[in-house]
Amino acid sequence: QEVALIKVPFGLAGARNGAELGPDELITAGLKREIASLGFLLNREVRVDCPTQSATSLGRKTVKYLNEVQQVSEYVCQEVASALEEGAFPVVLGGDHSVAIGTLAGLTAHYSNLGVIWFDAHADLNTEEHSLTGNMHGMSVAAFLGHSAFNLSQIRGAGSFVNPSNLVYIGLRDLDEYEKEQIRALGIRAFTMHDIDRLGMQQVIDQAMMIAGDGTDGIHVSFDMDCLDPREAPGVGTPVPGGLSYREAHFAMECLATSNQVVSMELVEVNPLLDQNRHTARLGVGLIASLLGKSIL
Ligand code: DIR
Ligand code: MN
Ligand code: MN
Ligand code: MN
Repeated sequence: QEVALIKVPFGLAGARNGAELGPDELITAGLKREIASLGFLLNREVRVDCPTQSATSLGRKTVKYLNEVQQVSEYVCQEVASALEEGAFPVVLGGDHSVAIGTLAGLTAHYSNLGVIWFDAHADLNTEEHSLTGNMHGMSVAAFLGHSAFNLSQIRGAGSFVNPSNLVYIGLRDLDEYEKEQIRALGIRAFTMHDIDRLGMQQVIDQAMMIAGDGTDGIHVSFDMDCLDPREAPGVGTPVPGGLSYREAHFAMECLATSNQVVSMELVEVNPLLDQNRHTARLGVGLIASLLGKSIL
């Protein structure tokens, strides 16, 4: 099996500067060594050309960097689609979570019925009208469900929207009012931190795989590092207390690996400027390795 590494150094759609440094930080933290030691061949390693203008003081309630997000989404879409055409497993490295729009565009071009497991403290379900920040990393899910004005249909090469009944959240704990309403209205399955406390990660991940795998061609894992507790992953743009533990996150990845249902993954929001001793990047590398099949024994 081959892996395609798609680095997306784009941070303009996040809350803080620094996520654009995430892909290089993950490579420095040993990602390629881990991938090779698991027996995977590197099909390709591409670096998507991303605009890097530092954040300007655009007012609230204005969608920030829409054109930049659209351009990056088209590049990422092409790279993901061509990796899939060659039979490689795409590993997309963000960047802020807006890079998921391009990833989903490329994936839906190849899989007409995709399941998605979205690990995040946040639901990323905002639209242009409802966002309180204007940051597009908080709108990526709305874009691939087709619920925001900017959505997959505006990205050249994208496939059709993801069915909300095949989307599952894990780790939620910081939602805007509109996002809560949307989760209810669309009937999206959400395993909040409360549910993880109550059910345990084993139940949660088993149910998540059932829902995302039900009648789909495969499962995409989108992993926002802020799903983890900030004590484990301090280097993220929007830390929220009360997140996943080190073992809960690894256990989820290990279960996903043994399911053989996962067709791609992305890991986003590693912010080296806010990190300590490359801690968050090294944790990210470990989690990717677990998803690719690294086991303890
Ligand atoms: C907030 C925060 N809901 C927003 N979202 C974040 O800006 O829309 N997503 N931090 O990762
Ligand atoms: Mn996110
Ligand atoms: Mn984010
Ligand atoms: Mn988040």
